[in-house]
Amino acid sequence: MSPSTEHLVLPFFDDAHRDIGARLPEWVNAQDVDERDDRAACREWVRRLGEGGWLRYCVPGAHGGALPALDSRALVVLRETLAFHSPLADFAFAMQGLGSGAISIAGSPAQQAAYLPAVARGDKIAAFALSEPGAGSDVAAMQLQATPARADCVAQEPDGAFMLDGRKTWISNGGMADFYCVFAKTEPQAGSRGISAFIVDADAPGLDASGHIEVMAPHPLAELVFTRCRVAAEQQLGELNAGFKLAMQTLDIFRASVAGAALGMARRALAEAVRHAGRRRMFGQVLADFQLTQARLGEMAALIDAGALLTYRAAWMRDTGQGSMKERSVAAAMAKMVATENAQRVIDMALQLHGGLGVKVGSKVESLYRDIRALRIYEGATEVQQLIIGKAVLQP
Ligand code: COS
Repeated sequence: MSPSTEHLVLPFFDDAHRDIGARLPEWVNAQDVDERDDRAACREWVRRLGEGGWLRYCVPGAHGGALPALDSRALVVLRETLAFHSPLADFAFAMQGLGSGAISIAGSPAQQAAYLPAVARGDKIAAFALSEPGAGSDVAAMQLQATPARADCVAQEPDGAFMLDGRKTWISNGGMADFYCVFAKTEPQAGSRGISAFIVDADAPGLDASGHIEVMAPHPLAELVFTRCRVAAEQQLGELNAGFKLAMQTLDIFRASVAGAALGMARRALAEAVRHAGRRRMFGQVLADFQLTQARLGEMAALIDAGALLTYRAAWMRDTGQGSMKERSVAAAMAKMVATENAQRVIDMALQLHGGLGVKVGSKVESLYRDIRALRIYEGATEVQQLIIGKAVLQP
């Protein structure tokens, strides 16, 4: 089953995106990855996506990327297509981008050269470590402490090194990543203006990523515990105390792509529903002959298109610099909120159309029903998107 790429004629897209649309569906359809073990499957997807050249869209051109800069529309098209086929393939792809995004935006030339080409080849697995047990939506409340190593009584320490102490949670690729972009408090009293970012290699002494977290749609997720984990000055990412904005800028790029993933899952659910409705016989006709079914399929298609247009607009605004920074953030928030919420409804409707088969473990709509749920929460829950949009409505 292949997704339609008809929407790529829309003026939001250009030839680079149509080229992805022309090549990716065939490539991904030819992949058959055993996904029973989510960690092994993710490693395998990263390897294949790297070999196929698709991870090159996760980094800028100067560091092995396919396009000059990170391109939101390319990320959306890729995630939509991958998620249609396999939400785990989409996850493996997306995490390479999100996990290295802060390095693409604010890394020093040496950091970019050390990490980004390896991410693009699939040789290094990336992770983004922002959330904490007491700081999910409220990022500025984070507790992970970065203390200057010298102040920590290590007299021989060179200036600029830090010690990390505390924990992160819900970290995708946790335990299997090669490095983490970690956000920590460097000025505990300064709120969002006291957060800095660091690149922490997975083998750093004092980092324990063994606490796996099991979720309803399996994917690699872990808790990270930092105990006097030393990060050298060269591993500081971006300016001191500018980490909050860096995290927000990274999320701004990837929020529209979460919407893209939701679209892929919703389009797959609609395709499954259409196929089932054309085959399932009852009361002397097929399901698709009933007006009730037609109305439901029509509603599903419109819900998908509403999310799609907001998503493509947000990605286009970001890529082409339309509007102010705030307007672009709001557009990304609207896209993420509407596309993920609508996808949940569409998948639920598709499941209902399947009747008992919809809840049978192993059916595609059953797994999509579990896969979609987290997208309404991660990278900014629906309520956070409402907050971002609402604040902007009150203070345009
Ligand atoms: N880009 C650049 N700067 C941004 C920004 C963005 N998208 N959003 C906010 N900022 C800046 C603000 O301009 C403000 O700057 P000043 O200190 O110079 O005034 C600063 O960051 C703080 O902004 P704000 O006051 O809006 O921060 P809040 O603490 O109120 O938090 C929300 C705002 C809730 C929107 C933010 O914490 C958020 O996005 N939370 C969700 C986090 C998330 O997605 N978690 C999932 C992790 S990955 S799975």
